[in-house]
Amino acid sequence: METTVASSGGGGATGNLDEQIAQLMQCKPLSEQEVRVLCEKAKEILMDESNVQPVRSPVTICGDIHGSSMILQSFFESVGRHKLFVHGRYVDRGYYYSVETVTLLVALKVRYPQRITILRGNHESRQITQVYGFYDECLRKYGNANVWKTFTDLFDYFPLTALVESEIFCLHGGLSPSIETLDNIRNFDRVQEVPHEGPMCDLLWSDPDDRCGWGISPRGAGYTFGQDISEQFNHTNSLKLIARAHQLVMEGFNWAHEQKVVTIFSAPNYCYRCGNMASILEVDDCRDHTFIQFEPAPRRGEPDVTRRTPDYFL
Ligand SMILES: [Mn+2]
Repeated sequence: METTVASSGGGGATGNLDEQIAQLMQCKPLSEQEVRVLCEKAKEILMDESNVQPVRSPVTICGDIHGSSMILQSFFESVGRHKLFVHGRYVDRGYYYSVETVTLLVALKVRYPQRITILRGNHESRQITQVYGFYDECLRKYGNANVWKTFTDLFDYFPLTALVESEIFCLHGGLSPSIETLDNIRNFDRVQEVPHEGPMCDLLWSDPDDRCGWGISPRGAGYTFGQDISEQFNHTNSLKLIARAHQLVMEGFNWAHEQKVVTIFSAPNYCYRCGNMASILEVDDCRDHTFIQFEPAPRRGEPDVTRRTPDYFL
């Protein structure tokens, strides 16, 4: 299908950015030129952020979103009162809306740089997006691969981890046998394609496990890590919690390692057929945690959710 996006030409500064955000909220993609300009601005902001980006509460923490329409809506409405912070996995398997989702996220980052922290997920890579749909979606919507290249170049600048109030360590995947301290992570040169192995790869690919110690990951990248590993890492770095994404959990969130690790998954009804709930984690001024769950209510051909907590959308 040859549905290319017409160039809207021109383009001022911030007023135009608000118009672009409104357009993206209606799930209409920007032009190739607009995406290029937007990503240049985003790169300038992201290159000043740390590999362990500090975040203050109150904050809303999201996990995988996969081009979810619920997140498209809720992001915009939550930035007004909360800082928002998301965990990676913005593209692929959203089938139709990865381009709009990631463009909206980047636009919000440029518009509200202090209010949104975007972390890199294992799908924010050139190799993975060519297998799981984002590359094809860009080709379908733009008629060429330029927008895919622009975004995947930008992904290299996304921070790898974040640290909420010095006590909640957030990342997409999990721990690495090559990393003992947060300073180890701070010292990476992260601006590169996600490697096939090594500490940067592990942060984006690893999973917690019921078995102790390190294990070989069935994913073929990263490791599995046991409660002993999480406890040691949290103790060494004075952390209370590791909040991560990367795995489908039916309730939207799932505790592991005696509440030292939590998995957050924010795409309801994953792939439009899993029937899972989605959740987000709100950390308030007092650093208290509240999980907010969303139930899937799919309509034919269209992802949707019925929200459980109406005041989230205030
Ligand atoms: Mn993942």
